[in-house]
Amino acid sequence: MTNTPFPDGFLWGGATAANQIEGAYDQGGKGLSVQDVMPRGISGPRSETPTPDNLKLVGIDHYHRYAEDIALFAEMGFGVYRFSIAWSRIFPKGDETEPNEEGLAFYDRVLDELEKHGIEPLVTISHYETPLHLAETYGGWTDRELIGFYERYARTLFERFGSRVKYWLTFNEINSLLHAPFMSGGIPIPEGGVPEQQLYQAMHHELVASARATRIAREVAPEAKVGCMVLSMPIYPLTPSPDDARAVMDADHGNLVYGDVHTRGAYPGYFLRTLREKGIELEITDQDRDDLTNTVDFVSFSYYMSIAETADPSKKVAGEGNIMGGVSNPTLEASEWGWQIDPVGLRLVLNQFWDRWQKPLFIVENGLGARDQLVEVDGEKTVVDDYRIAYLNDHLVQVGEAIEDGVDVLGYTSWGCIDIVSASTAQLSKRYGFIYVDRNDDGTGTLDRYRKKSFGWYADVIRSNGASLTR
Ligand code: BGP
Repeated sequence: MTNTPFPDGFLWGGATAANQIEGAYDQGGKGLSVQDVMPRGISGPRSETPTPDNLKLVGIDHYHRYAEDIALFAEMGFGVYRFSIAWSRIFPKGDETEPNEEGLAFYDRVLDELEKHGIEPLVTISHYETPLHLAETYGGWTDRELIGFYERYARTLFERFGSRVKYWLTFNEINSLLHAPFMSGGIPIPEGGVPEQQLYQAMHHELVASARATRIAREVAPEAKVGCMVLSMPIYPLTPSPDDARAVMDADHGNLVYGDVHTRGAYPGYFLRTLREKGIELEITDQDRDDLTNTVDFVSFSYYMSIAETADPSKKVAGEGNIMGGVSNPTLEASEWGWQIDPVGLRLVLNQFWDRWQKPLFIVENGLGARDQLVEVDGEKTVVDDYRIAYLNDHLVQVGEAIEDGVDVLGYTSWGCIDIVSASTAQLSKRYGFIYVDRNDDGTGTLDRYRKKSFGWYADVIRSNGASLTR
């Protein structure tokens, strides 16, 4: 197609995560993960053991329906499918020396289906799925031992799947650790909160583990491309005052440091200043410093919203969507869950990341969570999700603008290409998919799948390589 900015070979697809899609939380030899005791996502307390109100225990039963789901992705024309491997399917407790063969065999079957349909796998090694045993016995990533456990897990995956999987992501949204210690770092949160010293040490351990996995991939699966994965969020000053602009710089630095370390191989000076000013002494060995120099092949990220930031304490009022800090932007509309909708922000973040790191970029999450209404049209059950089509169209138009700006974008995997359990609230009613799944927040439903209006729309976008987008 000539009338499109998207290059030939641009990878169009969708994304999910094991804990939000698979279900079968205790089948196939799988051990518990932190997600199995988070019935309300990050919006509520953990439970001591899995509880029946935790929708993730069944998810959308993808563990048994993966072939049907992948066939639907193929029907849309996916060139790539991002999914995560559940760490506790491979190492049920996390500190074993031998992997669980049943877990490995499940992902062999998933890869078989993807290969059958010519869909490129893009695998997230750890997507908020730390084995619960590691959280409860070691304190999650606060313990340096986790580096070795993760290294063994990553090596197992590269040895088993390295010839079949070209694209790998080390940690999902690695920069969410300080904001969601239990979900992101498997760190149990005591009454008074996790001491900052421990949080930053956990961040260091994850960065070292990510870099070691990158080095192992180069040894074991030389064809593999390893990317980091960060949560992106353009931050605008609430007013043009220099104080607000500086508040934006400080907040931006808090997020950009992860990509800086993954692409430059060392901690930047502004981060060392942050540690000094907080009185935090990280335990960093010479081996750690050497490990960190194993930089990534590409940078991937999620994009949903932008936020505003201010230095004025009287205006520091977080909106519903400000789960990673900041304040609401009075110029933007929000989704039903308060996430502020800003397509131009995606162009800004693509330019910022490209200008800063000069690494190929991959958008591995973008989508609109909304309450969908199942209706019948011409005798077929469907959802007329024009709002989702508008959201995705406008964001993809901005991806095209960024490509015209000279940004090297490898691909785009829309988040929640099929309805799955949400991470922040653990609801199914917060739907993202091109495919409706008949399951409700109270656990009822047939689990049947239905194509939404956006299913055909996205198939056209893929078929036309973006030429069908409305600019
Ligand atoms: C990101 C996670 C995804 C996904 C997405 C949507 O933070 O990487 O796992 O859940 O957010 O968020 P939610 O599911 O809370 O609507």
